[in-house]
Amino acid sequence: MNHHDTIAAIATAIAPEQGSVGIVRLSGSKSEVIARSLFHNSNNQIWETHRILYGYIKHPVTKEVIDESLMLIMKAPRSFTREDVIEFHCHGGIMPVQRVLNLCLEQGARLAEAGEFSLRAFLNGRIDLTQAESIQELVGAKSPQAAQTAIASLQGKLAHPIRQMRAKCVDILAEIEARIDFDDDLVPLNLDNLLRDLQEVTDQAHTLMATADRGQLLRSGLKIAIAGRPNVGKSSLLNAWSQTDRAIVTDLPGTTRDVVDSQLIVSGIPVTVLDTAGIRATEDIVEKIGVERSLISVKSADLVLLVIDAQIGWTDQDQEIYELITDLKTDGDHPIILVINKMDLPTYPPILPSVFEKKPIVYTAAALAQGIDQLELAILNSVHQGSISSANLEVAINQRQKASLLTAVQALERVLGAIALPLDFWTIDLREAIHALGQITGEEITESVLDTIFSKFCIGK
Ligand SMILES: Nc1nc2c(ncn2[C@@H]2O[C@H](COP(=O)(O)OP(=O)(O)OP(=O)(O)O)[C@@H](O)[C@H]2O)c(=O)[nH]1
Ligand SMILES: [Mg+2]
Repeated sequence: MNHHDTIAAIATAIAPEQGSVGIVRLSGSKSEVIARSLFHNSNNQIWETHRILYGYIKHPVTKEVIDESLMLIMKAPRSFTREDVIEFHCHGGIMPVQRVLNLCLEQGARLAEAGEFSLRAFLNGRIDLTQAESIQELVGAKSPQAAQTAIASLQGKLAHPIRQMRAKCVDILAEIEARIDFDDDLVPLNLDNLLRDLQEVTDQAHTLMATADRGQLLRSGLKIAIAGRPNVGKSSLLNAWSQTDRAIVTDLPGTTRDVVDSQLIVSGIPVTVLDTAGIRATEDIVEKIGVERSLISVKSADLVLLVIDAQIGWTDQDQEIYELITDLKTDGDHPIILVINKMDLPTYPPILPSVFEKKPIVYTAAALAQGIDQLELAILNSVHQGSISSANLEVAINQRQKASLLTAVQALERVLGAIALPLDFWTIDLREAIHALGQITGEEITESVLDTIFSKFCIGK
């Protein structure tokens, strides 16, 4: 990819008749020349950096007015990409921005690739890689908390400790290498200090790694399937939880046929809840397909709520469904929460199989919207599994960062374990740790890794 030409893209989401403003952005040395060929400001406004001009975008040949717009000029290096940047704030909607973009392309800009503005900001040293990644995370955030952690790393709150850790490792490496080269001229290594520093970096890495689970939850959210026999109150539960009438509820078993989904936020975690058709053997062809879809939902879910009817208790069918679910979830990684519904009716304590002694159980009366808080608590408990306390940090690392941190931690632990060996042995692992930490912030990164990271961005970012 050429990183020196002038690129252009639509920087805002556009849908027919939906936005009031749409932005076309140019970055590169030709930005201003292109803008001058298109933009005609009224009266005597001066073309100056960090100014907003008002005027019209006209076709350079026909002089036909394409849009009325504001234009922002941000000359290098005081811009997002550190290149000359021009933004046209056009009328929203597909037509104005598309036509303005086309004119920019006709005047010599190239259509930007996904993430290319951020990539340039990174390549030109305006932001580090964690900050670039956080931009994408901020744009895709599905809950306020997800947005908050993205903002934290955009502010450098992840890059900062990583850079410090790396600098410390570099210092230690320098000390050691000096000893290897000029052993006789230097005071002996202070092993205690060195070990303490290494341990400190390792501990810090562990603390950051513990934020990965929360990061994963905040970014990708959770998919939760509600499953169980017909008529136990699955759809009522979805409705009570989402405070809508999303799913049809009747007293007829087999009401739900298609999977009904609803988007919720539980403690900052974006949650997709799937209400499914009651599982039973049936001859009804539509219901049969519904049951198949239930099982597909169960299989794809991170967590299953198995709903039973408190009045009826644990039945053979419930047992069969339970076994079906556990069979689908062979990796054992997917928790099941037992929901005993219709607790408002006269009930006996159900006699449950012994596996449920160790599983979370929640009592609800979905029709009365009771027990939802307890349900959310049980969900949070089963997904966090104790990791939430270590996640008091503002930032939450992503999977790529976690993989690099893990490499760093493993290398550091090898260094700590090699303390009795000659110094040469230490440097190999220390270098690996430094390299891995450098990959997180982008200080050491290959082009192909960069390409994969930025290609996940949206166009115009
Ligand atoms: N008393 C009482 N009735 C409930 C409760 N929850 C659901 N019901 C009733 O149980 C019946 C079945 O509810 P649904 O929510 O449609 O049950 P479902 O599990 O979705 O059923 P299918 O879609 O057929 O699998 C309806 O008449 C509900 O009003 C509850 O907590 N208490
Ligand atoms: Mg239903």
